[in-house]
Amino acid sequence: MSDPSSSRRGAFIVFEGLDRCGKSTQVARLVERLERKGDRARLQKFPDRTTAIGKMIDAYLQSKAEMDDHAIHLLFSANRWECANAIRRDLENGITVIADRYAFSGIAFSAAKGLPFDFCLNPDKSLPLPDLTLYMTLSQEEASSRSQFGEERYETVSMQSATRQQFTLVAQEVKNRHGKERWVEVDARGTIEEVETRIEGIIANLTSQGVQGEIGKLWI
Ligand code: Z5A
Ligand code: MG
Repeated sequence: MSDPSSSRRGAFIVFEGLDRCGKSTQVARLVERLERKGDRARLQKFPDRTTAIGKMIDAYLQSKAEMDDHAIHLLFSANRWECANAIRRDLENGITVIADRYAFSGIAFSAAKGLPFDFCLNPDKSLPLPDLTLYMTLSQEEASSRSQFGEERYETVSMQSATRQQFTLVAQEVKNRHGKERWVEVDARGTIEEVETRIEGIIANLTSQGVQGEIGKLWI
């Protein structure tokens, strides 16, 4: 009889949340922890600022370049599309892919600037669907007190507050279209170690056992 675990693929886990809530810190620690255990895992940051498109996004975020709101939105999406095949390939090869932001930031930040929600959602249709999104929650007061807040374009209290509201709509959309279990909130208060323990409790099964079944398509 064939081993059922052999048909399992890697899990696609996304970390989302407002600025300074600790996503990059937790994602880095998680990938390190998995690798120490001997699991195969890869970190995928969005925006990926290393590609040609990513460099344009980086210049925009640092206010070194100006761009129409629609154009920069499409570039963020194009930046995900240029990484999509590699994500699929890794998942199929049993590698856990951990993303630091994804299409949900894309919608929340652009819709917060006033672009129509549907326009923001459409370009990402049929990208790889995350098996789980962890939405890290932290009050604006706590986030603003963390280091480096305010250095980049969207790091103002008014923009963050509008984005927080849009994230609520994005969460609803994910739950409606893909099921409640795919979007889980994580309290980002407390020490780095305390947050890490909360995250570990939520994802342990996914990272150790992988996922049965095909990779889904976002918003389809
Ligand atoms: N954006 C978009 O508009 N459209 C898109 O499609 C995408 C993104 C994908 C840049 O993203 C911007 O791009 C972002 C959204 C927009 N704009 N904003 N605003 P980014 O991901 O490159 O942003 P970042 O520079 O990595 O910052 P961040 O993600 O906002 O921060 P974070 O990753 O959540 O936090 P952190 O770097 O892990 O931690 C921040 C600080 O807090 C750091 O000094 C840590 O040591 C400290 N920290 C972390 N955890 C804790 C705890 N538990 N206690 C105390 N201190 C802590
Ligand atoms: Mg980050």
